[in-house]
Amino acid sequence: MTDMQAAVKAALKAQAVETPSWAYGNSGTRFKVFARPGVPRTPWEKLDDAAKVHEYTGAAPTVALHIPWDRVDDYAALAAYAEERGLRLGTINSNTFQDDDYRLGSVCHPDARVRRKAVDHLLACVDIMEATGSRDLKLWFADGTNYPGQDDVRERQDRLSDALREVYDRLGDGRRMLLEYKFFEPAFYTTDVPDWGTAYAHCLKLGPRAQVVVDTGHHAPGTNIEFIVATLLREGRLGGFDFNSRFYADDDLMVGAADPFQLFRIMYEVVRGGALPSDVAFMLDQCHNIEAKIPAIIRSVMNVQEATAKALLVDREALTTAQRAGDVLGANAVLMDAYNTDVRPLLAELREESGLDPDPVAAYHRSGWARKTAEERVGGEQAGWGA
Ligand code: LRH
Ligand code: MN
Ligand code: MN
Repeated sequence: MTDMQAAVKAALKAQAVETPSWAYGNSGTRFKVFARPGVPRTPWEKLDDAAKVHEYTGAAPTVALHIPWDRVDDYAALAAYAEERGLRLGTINSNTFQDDDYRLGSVCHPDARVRRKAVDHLLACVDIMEATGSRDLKLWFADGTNYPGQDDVRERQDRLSDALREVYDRLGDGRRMLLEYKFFEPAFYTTDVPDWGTAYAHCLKLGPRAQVVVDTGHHAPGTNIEFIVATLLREGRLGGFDFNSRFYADDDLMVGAADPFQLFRIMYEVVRGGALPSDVAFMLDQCHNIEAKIPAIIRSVMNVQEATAKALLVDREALTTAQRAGDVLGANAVLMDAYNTDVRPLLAELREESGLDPDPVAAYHRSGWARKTAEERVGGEQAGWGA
């Protein structure tokens, strides 16, 4: 094994991908949710499924919760349950978008009563973090307006700023606030946190523990996401990723499915930025509407690993030499050589060295978990996107 291969393997072994609790439940479009047999009915059962993903990949040790979708009476008990299954509870995601009160927004709403309600929810999430031992609070706001003149867009920024300040000041020691942006949807005219610049400006004012989250599905088509990643890393403000892929808008498809080359370019900037390993959270934010959920999540984790392996294989020395010499084609060829490397044998070898099956999807299918859960999880209501 060359030094390079050993270094690549060590970096890959250390990489962890956080899976989202909501990806294990049923989801769909606004037209139809297709129920699948065996889908979890509770946050506890979601953790049982997440444990399978970790068992076969060895790379998905934490699970993000969404509150109140994953509401339980005792979060410390949920954390203990996760630990018994070799998992930890990860990022706490707030939800200020599924209540009638939020028709005109949450923390940016024109009515102070609604803003108070939204901030109280965020503070409740801060308390949950203490019970679960979660490091990160992830905030995404559906706030915005649909029509010119509907509200004062500048004043909405002031309201947002006040809310973020109150929550930031309540974070426990070592906790972080991750602010996620999205260019449109559900609002169609203005969105209150539409882009990385707005998120970054708020984070900068708040302090070093406020960081930006890049959801790969939250940009206008053609946006150069890897440039945003490079910039945020350079500024020390990249908190993490919500990985998924898209063909049109916020499609929430499996990461690496629509554009594996983009994922590679992003991961190259992560490697180049010295962020592997680092505090950057590598999370999935996906919904599996028509495909089986657990194998899709396993596949997603593998796609992140493949893109990372290729990024790690870039011959940085040769690249720098070509870049400094102004060798446009040579530099591009160095990057493409790494991208075009088949890293599947390397990853299979790595898994075997870690005592895992080299083919996690096949191993999962052989396990009989899908049949077992379809038989056992009867009665009650399946968890869905939003419950
Ligand atoms: C918003 C978003 C955000 C939510 C999740 C369910 O589109 O990406 O991260 O919490 O979807
Ligand atoms: Mn997201
Ligand atoms: Mn999204």
